[in-house]
Amino acid sequence: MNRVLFTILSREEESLITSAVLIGLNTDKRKYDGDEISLEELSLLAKTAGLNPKVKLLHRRGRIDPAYYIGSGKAGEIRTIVAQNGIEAVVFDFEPSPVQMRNLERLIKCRIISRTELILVIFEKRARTKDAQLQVELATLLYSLPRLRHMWTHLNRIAGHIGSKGPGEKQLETDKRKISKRISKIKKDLGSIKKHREVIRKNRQYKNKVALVGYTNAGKSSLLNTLSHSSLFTENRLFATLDPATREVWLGEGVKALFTDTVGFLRRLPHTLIASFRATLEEIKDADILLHVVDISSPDAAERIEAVNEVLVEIKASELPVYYVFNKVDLLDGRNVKASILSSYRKHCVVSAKTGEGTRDLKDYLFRFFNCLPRVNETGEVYDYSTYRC
Ligand SMILES: Nc1nc2c(ncn2[C@@H]2O[C@H](COP(=O)(O)OP(=O)(O)OP(=O)(O)O)[C@@H](O)[C@H]2O)c(=O)[nH]1
Ligand SMILES: [Mg+2]
Repeated sequence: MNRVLFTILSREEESLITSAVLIGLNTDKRKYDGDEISLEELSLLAKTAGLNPKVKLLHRRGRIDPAYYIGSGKAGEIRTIVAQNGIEAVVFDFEPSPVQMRNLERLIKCRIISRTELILVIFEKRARTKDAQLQVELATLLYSLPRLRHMWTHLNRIAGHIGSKGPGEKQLETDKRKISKRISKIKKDLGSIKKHREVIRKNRQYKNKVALVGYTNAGKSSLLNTLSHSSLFTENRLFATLDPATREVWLGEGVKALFTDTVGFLRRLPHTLIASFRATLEEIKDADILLHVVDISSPDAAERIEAVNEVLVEIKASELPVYYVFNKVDLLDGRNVKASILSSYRKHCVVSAKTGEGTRDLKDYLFRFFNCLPRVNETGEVYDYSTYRC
């Protein structure tokens, strides 16, 4: 598949592009702080993707410009910054339309990358297993398909024929056919992966199941490592985990549970990614209880919780029982745990995956939860039932 088709950095380009300008947009004064935090997050995303953010700008503007999104005046300013600083990429914290992207690229004379593209690049870099690679490729193709038209219109202008299809349109049709064929093939392959996962899930149906969910970098994998004494990959970058991993954790006398760690969420996570990762996200829906892991040291912890809850609604997992696990308490460094956040989430514990602090409380809660959950034996009969609800 021709990678140039996707307005996404290829691996070769990535090694060349080092310096970037990051542009955020604030259209509502009341949301200025949120947009600032979002721009900071974009910076972390850019670094994770291998870019070097040299300049960050949060542009204030009442409404979106139809031609240039941020307006031609601002785009002209960015062009000057790009030229003066030898910048090689401009990353937007929003999603201009394909036409706006093309206009901006022409005016600024620099590679333009949208937030979604940046996230797709990171997922592509992070995907290690065949399953993850297929899911990321599907997300990339689904993102590219509606954008193809604008990649080939220049060919029509070069050699347009009235009443006949220009070379751009012919190329477009060929590419669309190729991409659609590849999408069907990936969906078929993912279908068999889904079936395989269903068999695994069926074998686990009588076991206690916990799923770790949360914002990316909250410490889900670290927590599972601490609880199960394992060594899952963790990193202080975004989207360290893409593939689900399951470990058994002993909770107390006679009670064990299978804990599944999976991909982390992000605010404004691209829908194509959620759709493509459905097979992976199914693991979450299969759990008896969700542990919503939150980085308590993050200044926007409450917004992150909301972002995660939005994804849980989207994947239809919001009805499951949830226990909030406020992690990284060691980073608060003597500062009080944010009481307002904790009081908003009645069922919670405060832990440190790093030091192990609070993990006993977490296990005790789950021990009680599973002891009180209706138990069903292999023949489907309920053999232990309590009205206790956590
Ligand atoms: N100080 C401190 N750091 C932690 C703690 N838990 C995790 N970290 C660090 O936070 C970073 C992210 O941890 P991960 O376990 O990879 O986070 P994750 O939620 O699995 O992230 P994704 O897989 O990207 O969704 C790593 O650098 C960890 O070492 C903690 O309790 N205290
Ligand atoms: Mg992880």
